[in-house]
Amino acid sequence: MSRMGLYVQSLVWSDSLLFESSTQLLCGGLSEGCIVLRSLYLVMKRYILYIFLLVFISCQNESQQTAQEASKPNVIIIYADDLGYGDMGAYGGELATPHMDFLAENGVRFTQGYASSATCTPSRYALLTGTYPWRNKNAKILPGTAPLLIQTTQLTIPKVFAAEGYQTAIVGKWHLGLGTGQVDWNKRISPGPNEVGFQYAYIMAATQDRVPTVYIEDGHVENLDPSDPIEINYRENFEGQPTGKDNPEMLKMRWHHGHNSSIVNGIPRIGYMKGGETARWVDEDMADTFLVKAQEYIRSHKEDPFFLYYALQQPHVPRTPHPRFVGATGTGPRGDVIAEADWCIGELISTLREEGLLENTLIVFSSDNGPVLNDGYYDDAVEKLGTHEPSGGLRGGKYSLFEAGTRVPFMVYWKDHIQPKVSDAMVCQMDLLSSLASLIGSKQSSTDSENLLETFLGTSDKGRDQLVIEATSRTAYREGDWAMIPPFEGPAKNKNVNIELANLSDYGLYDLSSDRSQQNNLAKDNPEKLLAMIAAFEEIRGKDYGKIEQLELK
Ligand code: NG6
Ligand code: CA
Repeated sequence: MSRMGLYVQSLVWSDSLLFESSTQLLCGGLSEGCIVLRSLYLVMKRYILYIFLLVFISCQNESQQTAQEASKPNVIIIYADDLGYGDMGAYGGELATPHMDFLAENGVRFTQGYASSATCTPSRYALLTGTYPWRNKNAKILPGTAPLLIQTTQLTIPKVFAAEGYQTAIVGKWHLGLGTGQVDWNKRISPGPNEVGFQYAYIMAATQDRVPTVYIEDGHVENLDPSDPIEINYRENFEGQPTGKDNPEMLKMRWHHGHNSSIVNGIPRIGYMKGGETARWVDEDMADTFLVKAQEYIRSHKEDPFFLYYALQQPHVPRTPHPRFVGATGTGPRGDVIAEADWCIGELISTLREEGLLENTLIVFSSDNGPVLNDGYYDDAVEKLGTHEPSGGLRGGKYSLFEAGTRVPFMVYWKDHIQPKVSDAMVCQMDLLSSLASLIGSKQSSTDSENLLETFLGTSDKGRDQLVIEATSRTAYREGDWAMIPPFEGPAKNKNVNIELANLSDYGLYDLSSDRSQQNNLAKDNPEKLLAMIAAFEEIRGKDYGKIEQLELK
């Protein structure tokens, strides 16, 4: 019997002995009152025993539960879309982001946290599979009609969790392809997130600026009217359907480059869509829609451990804050949707707190790639920026091999389990697969994903030694304080988005410890270091990194 059990037993015994002797003493003989008192005592004795037993069992359950909670905490990955290194207050940004900052200031905040890539699809692929995206030639920005990029046999984070008895869910942006080629949006769409480990999925297929502009729940388009079927085409328009290009009078947001195909909700998109009127989303409600789904999931799955991938759509274009947030920051829609995303995070944290789950939930927050201002719409992102610096002083931005492309906000929060700290360890989102596996007692891992659990929990300062980063199929190398960028053809700057891409005519070598904004190319001054970096890079990447298809941002 456990120590607790013995204690309870002895309490029962000592209590009843005391009661017995005191009643005898008081009554002295067998008076009637005494018989009543004695039978009352016998009944009570039994109840007291039951109560103690119940208390004992519930204590035992509670301690078992606490032990289980510590080894099987809930895990939530909150993943922003295009949030830059400098976009949060905690990273020096001028925008107020109190809830993101709460996670950063009470958790481990990484100063060298990386997405694998400077665009969305490859970063999400690396995050979920723990595999470098350049190992999969299709891991590029995908159209809304692309087939599923992850093999259904491939290891993924949700599969790791599911194998350990977790419930798993994604709410938000997917952008990893759906189906096997020709998707019929009017039937169950498969394979998709449900087939790669997510037991529940409430997603948008690709991006907010791409068709189909509908929510998909476990493979079914939500609110679809079968008499108005959805058709999607990325090459040509459907007869008689208005476009951003031909019908500017129908637009509430003007396109700057690309984004001039089908019009949905007054916003011109990438790709053509017909039908599905009742199923089309209202962009301004998207943040609330995803938030409510995430909250509902948490509330209805709180009894057993869960893994939730909450993939926010902000601040990717089109930036459509709910009217509650319009004008909230004075920096135009980009700032306003960051404020909106921040509020969503606050609401999610409140839900966890209300449900008593905050101490038992590890939260990771990061972004899929660096910042961009004008990404194809006239939305005042440039004009109203003021002195806020989305890249936090790093060079480049989204699409770039310079640091701002892949170095992003990255923090891990776990109430009462993680001591607040700032960590300079180099970590990549790709490392979450092996690290989170280790957290929940799984031995699963992948070749490219390092188990950095202690670093993520803040008990170690050791990060990865090296990392290959990727931007629109081009790859570069980070090791220690150094960044090496091979030469690539193409424009130095993407003029539409006004971002330096890091297409250098010769090798670039930067010492980030003294030159974090990559202004001094040391390749010529330090040829030995350059050669060592190239050799180490080629060891991982192979030698064919120069052969790339140019990405065209129309
Ligand atoms: C580009 C889009 C850009 C954005 C990006 C994907 C044009 C001109 N530009 O092709 O607006 O949608 O793809 O962004 O179409 S990501 O964050 O999902 O990678
Ligand atoms: Ca993105």
